[in-house]
Amino acid sequence: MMLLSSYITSVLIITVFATISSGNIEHTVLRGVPSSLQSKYAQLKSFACLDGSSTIPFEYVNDDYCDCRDGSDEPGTSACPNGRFFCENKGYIGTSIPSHLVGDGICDCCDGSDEYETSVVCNNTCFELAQKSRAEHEARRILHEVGVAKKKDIMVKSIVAVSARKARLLELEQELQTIDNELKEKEALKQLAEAPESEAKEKHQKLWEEQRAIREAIAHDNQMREMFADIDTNNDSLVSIEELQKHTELDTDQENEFTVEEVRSILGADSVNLDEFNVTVFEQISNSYQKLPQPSTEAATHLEEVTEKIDEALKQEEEKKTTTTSGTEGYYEEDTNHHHDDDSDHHHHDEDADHHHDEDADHHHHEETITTVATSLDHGKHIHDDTVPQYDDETKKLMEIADHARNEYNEVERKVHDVKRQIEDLRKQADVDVGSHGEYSAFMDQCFDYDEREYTYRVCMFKDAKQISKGGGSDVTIGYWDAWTGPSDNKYLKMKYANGATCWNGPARSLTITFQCGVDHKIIDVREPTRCEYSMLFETPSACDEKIATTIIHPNHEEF
Ligand code: MAN
Repeated sequence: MMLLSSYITSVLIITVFATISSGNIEHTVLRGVPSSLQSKYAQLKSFACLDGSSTIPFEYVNDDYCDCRDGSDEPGTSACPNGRFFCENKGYIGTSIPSHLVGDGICDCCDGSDEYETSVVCNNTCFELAQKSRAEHEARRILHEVGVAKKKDIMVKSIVAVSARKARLLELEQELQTIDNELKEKEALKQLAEAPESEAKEKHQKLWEEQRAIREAIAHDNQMREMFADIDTNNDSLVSIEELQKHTELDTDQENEFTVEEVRSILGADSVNLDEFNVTVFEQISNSYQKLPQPSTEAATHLEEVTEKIDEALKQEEEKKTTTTSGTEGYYEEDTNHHHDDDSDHHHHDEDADHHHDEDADHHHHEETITTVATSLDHGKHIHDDTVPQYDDETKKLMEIADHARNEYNEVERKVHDVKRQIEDLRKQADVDVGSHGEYSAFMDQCFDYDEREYTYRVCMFKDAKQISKGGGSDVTIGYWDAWTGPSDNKYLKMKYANGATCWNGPARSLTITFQCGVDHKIIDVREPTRCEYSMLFETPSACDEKIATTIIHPNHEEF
């Protein structure tokens, strides 16, 4: 009995732990069972289905009849539709295939173990596959090794750059303090220089305005006197109704006669003297008034005499005003010059204009009488001449001093701005996350282009990304620097540029860059998998992995 049972056991062991010699294929484990589950199949009396649904006699395992619901009793046959067959693939990587592929006449396992019971002869390709895989792994490892060397270089440079930046920042902050103080000093000096300057300029302006007012008043007076003399044809120093009545242009009602009553209502009396004319009549008629045709020679001589008298009176008045305004010589002299220049133009243009001739005659007359004082009688010109005369030498000197102080202040202010901008730039740079060890610091201020059929894509690291149409038209911003968005265990695998130009009827454009190890920094692909959401594949040494670079797979590595 003992002998029989030990015989049966031996037969079972031989059946289950078949050592197959089919080609070079050799099984040392229970057929179709991965080594991790071998212990579950070690009992020789009974087998518990792996899902725990039932327990069956051990001889039912791999008996080509499906007993367990999960198919776990038939790991080495195709009996269970949901079963998995484990190819041991010795020398390579063990794989699990659906058990219905077992014995189907096609070699699915590289060791051919799935076809153990068919006549198909499977070549064992596990060795070849292992070799290929090892070569691939080695190529990858070398890539990472070269990349890591470059990455380390970048990291070292980053450390140097960070400390240089810190030192520069300190230097700039100190410089800012110094030039800020300098700026305060320059500002005080500027204010000191500007106060007398603006005082002198104001004085100049005031003086100019006063003079203009005087000129205007004199011009007004002159005009009034000329008009009075012109109307007073009998030279009795009175303007009578009869005299004014000749000026029919003053008749507001041109259809009818210019009646005595109408004239009286203008004069307010039967006749008016110069003062009354000035107060009540002049303003009323000055707009419509026109000179009568040339007076007789006698009258003209008389008019000249009267004008001379008036001129003399005006000259005295003007001189009086000039002496009461101290330091104004410059103004008048300049003004007189100005006047001369204007006059020469005047003559030139008015040569053949008769009605201007009289005015010109007046002009000459006044120039002769008044030489050192800007003549008010040249009213037509001065009233409308609003050009402020040149500043006097003292004011000019003050302006020069103030200009100098302003220039000095501006120069220091420019320096302050420049230093502040540099500080700001450096602080912004320091705020950029360039990797946990500065491995992405080489990207700082760098842009990269990628050409495809329709567009050039340009990414300026930590700034923005653009889509530049090759057919012309304006660039489209597809995102502004947003954040690193890789998974929590590899944050620096991806970066995102968000809030780009909004798509018509769609989202704001955005770009995600995925980094992979490469010897150089370069974009290798850009796509738009979803409308207006772009994805870029970017090779860079910064993404190379030291672990991969140092993991050498030996031919006998257990993985294979
Ligand atoms: C442009 C480009 C495309 C984008 C469409 C959306 O043509 O920016 O990439 O898909 O606009 O309208």
